[in-house]
Amino acid sequence: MNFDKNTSLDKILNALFTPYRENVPEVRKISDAMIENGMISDESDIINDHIAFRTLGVPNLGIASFEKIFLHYGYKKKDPYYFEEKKLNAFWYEPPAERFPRIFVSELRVEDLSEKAQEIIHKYIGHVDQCPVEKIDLDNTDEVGDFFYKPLWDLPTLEDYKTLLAESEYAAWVIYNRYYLNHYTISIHELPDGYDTLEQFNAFLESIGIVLNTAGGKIKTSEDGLLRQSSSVSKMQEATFADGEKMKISGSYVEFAERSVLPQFKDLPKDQITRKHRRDGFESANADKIFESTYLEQTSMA
Ligand code: OOG
Ligand code: NI
Repeated sequence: MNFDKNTSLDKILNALFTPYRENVPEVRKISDAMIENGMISDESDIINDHIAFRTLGVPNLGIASFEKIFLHYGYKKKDPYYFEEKKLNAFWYEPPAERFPRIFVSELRVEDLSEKAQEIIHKYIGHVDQCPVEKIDLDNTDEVGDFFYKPLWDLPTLEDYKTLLAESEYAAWVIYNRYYLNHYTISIHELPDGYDTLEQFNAFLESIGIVLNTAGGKIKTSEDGLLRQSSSVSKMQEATFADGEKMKISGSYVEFAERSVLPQFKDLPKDQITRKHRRDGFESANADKIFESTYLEQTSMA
C-alpha cells in the first residue's frame, strides 16, 4: 500500500520536475556544472530539500484545496507562517519518507488587497465554484501530474497583469504561472567537502554566472543559526498574454539550503547523520526574502 503510494509520488514529482527543468535554464546549468566539477555524477544525486508552490487564498483554491494532493500521498501538515507585508500565509508539509522533498505552500490573502486587485483576480477565478482538486482522481498519477500545468483560468491580459504587478508581485506571478513548480532546492550539506557550505557553493554558483537573490543578504540565516538559505533570481522570459501582447516576466528559480546538525547530535559521526538529525522546517524571516527571487527589484539584476 505504502509502496504503491510512494511509487506514485515519485511519478508525480517527476511530472512536476520535467517542465520546470525545461523552462528554468539555471536548473540544467547548475547540474551540468556540478557534474563537470565532480560534485555529483548525475542530476539524480542531488538531494531535493523541498519544493514550493504559490496559490490564491480564495474559497475552492488556496492552501486548503492544493494541500489535498499531497495529504493524499502521506504528507503531514506542519507549522504555519504569516507574512504581514506581502499578505501571504504558508504551511510546510513533512514527506512520507526521507527520500522525498518537504513541501512549502503559500497563499495570497486576496481579501487584503485593494478592491481593484480583487476585482481583477475574481474576473479570472470567478467561475471556480468547486475545489478543482476534488474533481481529479488522486490515485491516477497522470491526472495529478497534468493538473499542475493545466490552466484553471484564462490567461490574463497584459493590462490586468500590470495592474496586479504594481500592487502585489506575488498576485501577478500566480495569475500567470498558476501551480507551476516555483522552485526546487539543492541540499548543500549533502555535497562533498569543499562545497558543502553555502559560502563555498555560492562562490561556485557565481563562478558559473548564476545571479543570487541579495534581499536580506545572499545568505539568509534562521534565528537559531541552523538553517541557511540562498536562491537564484528568476530569469525574465517573454510571455504571451490573452490579448496577444508580449512582455518579459519572471518565472521560477532554484534554491540552496544548508541544514546544520542539531546541538544534541553534534558528536555523531558524519556517516551516521540523516535528515532527522538536522534542523527541520522553515524560517519566516528567510522565506520572506526568498519570495523576492521573482520580484522585479531582484530579477532586474539578472
Ligand atoms: C517561496 C519562498 C519561501 C523558503 O524556503 O522559505 C521559501 C516562494 O517563493 O513561493 O521557499
Ligand atoms: Ni524554498
